[in-house]
Amino acid sequence: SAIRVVPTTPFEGQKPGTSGLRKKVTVFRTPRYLENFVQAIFDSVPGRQGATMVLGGDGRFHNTAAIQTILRMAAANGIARVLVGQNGLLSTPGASCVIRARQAWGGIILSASHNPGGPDGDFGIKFNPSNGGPAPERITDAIYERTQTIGEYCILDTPEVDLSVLGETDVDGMVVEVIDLVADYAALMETLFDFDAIRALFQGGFRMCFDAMHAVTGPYATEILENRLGAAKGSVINGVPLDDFGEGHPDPNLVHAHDLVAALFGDDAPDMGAASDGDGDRNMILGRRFYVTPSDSLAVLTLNATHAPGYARGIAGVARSMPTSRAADRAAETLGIPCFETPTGWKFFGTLLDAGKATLCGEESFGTGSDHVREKDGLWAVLFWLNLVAATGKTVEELVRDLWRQCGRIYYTRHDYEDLPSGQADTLMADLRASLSGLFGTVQGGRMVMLADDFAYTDPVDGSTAAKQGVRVLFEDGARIVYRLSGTGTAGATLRVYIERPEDDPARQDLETQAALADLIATADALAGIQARTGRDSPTVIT
Ligand code: VG1
Ligand code: CO
Repeated sequence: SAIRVVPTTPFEGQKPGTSGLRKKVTVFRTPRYLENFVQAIFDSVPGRQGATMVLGGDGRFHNTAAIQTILRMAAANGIARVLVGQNGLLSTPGASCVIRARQAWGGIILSASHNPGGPDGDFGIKFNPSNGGPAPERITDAIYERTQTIGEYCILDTPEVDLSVLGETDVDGMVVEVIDLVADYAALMETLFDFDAIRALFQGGFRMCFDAMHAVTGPYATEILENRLGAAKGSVINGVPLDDFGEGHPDPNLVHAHDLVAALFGDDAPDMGAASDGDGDRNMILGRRFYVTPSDSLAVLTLNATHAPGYARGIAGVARSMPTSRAADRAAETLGIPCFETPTGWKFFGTLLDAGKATLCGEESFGTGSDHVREKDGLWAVLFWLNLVAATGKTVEELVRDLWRQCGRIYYTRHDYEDLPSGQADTLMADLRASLSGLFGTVQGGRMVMLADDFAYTDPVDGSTAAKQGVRVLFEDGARIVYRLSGTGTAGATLRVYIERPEDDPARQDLETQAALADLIATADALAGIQARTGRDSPTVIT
C-alpha cells in the first residue's frame, strides 16, 4: 500500500527523563502522541534507511497496540528489517543484547519499568542506538527538539502482524522477524557464568525463589533457572507476564515484592531469593532472612568478580551513580582499580563501558550490570550471585559479611516522598540549593559539614557535561545525605533522600538500618524542612 504522510502538530512535554518518555497510558493513547515521538526518533537518528531495528516491550497494557503502529511506521520510514520479541516481549537487557548481537541500527523499547500498568497505569518508550545502551543526552535532546517542530509523520495501512508465531512476515517490503526472546540472551549468559557449577549447586539441594512479579522476566527466568540450570519447578513465582502485572507494582524491593519477602523471611525459607522489575533490568537479592542492599550487591560482585568465568581476567573498573553508597569505592580501592561516580541513570555509564574503563556498574535503585550489554540487567545479577555461592561455598549472607569485614559496612537507606505537588518539591530543592554555600564548616545534628554542593558531571570519555544532578551534603565522619527529584514519574513530583554512614567497627555492624541512621534521618529532614513543607510525617516508600 502507499505511504501515508499524516499532518500533525507538536505535543508539549515529550522530553525523555531518566529513562525514556514515560506518561500515563491515557496520554499515549491520544491520537498522534506515540506517532509523533516515533517519527521524531526516525528523523533524529541517522542511518535508518535499509537498517535493522529491534522492537519489544515489557508486556504492559498498550504494548502490542503500540508495536503494530511502530511496525507500520518503520516500514514507511525505510527500515528493512524489524526483530520483534515473540508476543511483543523483550526485557530491557534482552533488547540491548539483541541490538548488539544482530548489529542493529538501534531499538525501540516500550516500558515504564517498575511503574504500575493497566489502562490507568503508565506507559513508556525509549530508544537505544547501535551500542545497545540508552540514548545519550545528545540524542534524547535531538529527539525532544524534533518533537517540538514536527509537522508530519509517515505510516502504512498494512494488516496487523501476528506476533505469536516465530518467523518472518513481509510488510510492504520490510521484513518483520518474530524472534525467540530468550535465545540470544541465554546464550550470552552461558558465556559469562559457570552453568555447570550452578547446576551442581541446585542438584545438591540448594533452593531459590525468583519472583518475576508477573512482568517480562518470567519467560527468561523459567528457561534459564528451571530448564537450563535445574532449579526445582516452581522456583520461579509469578512467572506469567500480565498486562497489568496482576495489579501489582513490579518493583523489586522489600515493600512491593511481598510474596518473595514472605517466602524468604518465613519458616522453611529457601537459600536465596531474587526479584526483577517490569522490564527486567532491576534486581533485588535476598539471602535466607537477609536483605542485600543494592549498593552492597555491587561491591560484593566487584570484590568477587573473578569467580565468574566471564570476569576471570579481572575487571578494569567499576562505576556507580552518585547517590549509590560508597561501598563500591571501597571494594575498588581494595582491588586497586578505579571507581567512577556518574549522575543517576544508566545512560551515563555507556561511554565508560564502551571505552573499557568500567566493567561493572550499579545504582542504589536495584540496578547492576556490566559490559556484557549496555543496560542494567536483573537476571544477570541473579546468575552472578548464584555463581558466587556455587564457587565459594558461602551463603549470600556470608558473602555480604565478608564485604563488611574487609571494607566496613555502609548503612544505607533511601526515603521517597511520592506524589508531592510539583511546585512544593521545586521550591524545596531551590531553597536547599540556595542554602548550600552557607553550610560548609557548620555543625548539623552533631556532624561537621565538609562539602555541600549540587553534583555536576563531566564525562571522562567524551567531555559532555550534566549539571544539577542532585544536592549532596558530606560530613566529616564520612556520612552523606543526597537529595534529588525523580525523573521517571508520571504524576506530581517524587523527592528522593539518600542517607548513609560508614561503620568500620565490626561490633557495631549489626544494627537495624533505620535505627543506625536515625540521627542522620533527622538531620536530613531538618536541612530541607521536609516535614514542615510537605506536611508528611513519613516517607511513602523506604528502601
Ligand atoms: C530511577 C532510579 C534510577 C534508575 C531509573 C531507571 O530514576 O533512581 O537509578 O536508573 O529509575 O530505572 P529516578 O529519576 O526516578 O530517580 V528503570 O528500571 O525505571 O528503567
Ligand atoms: Co526497569
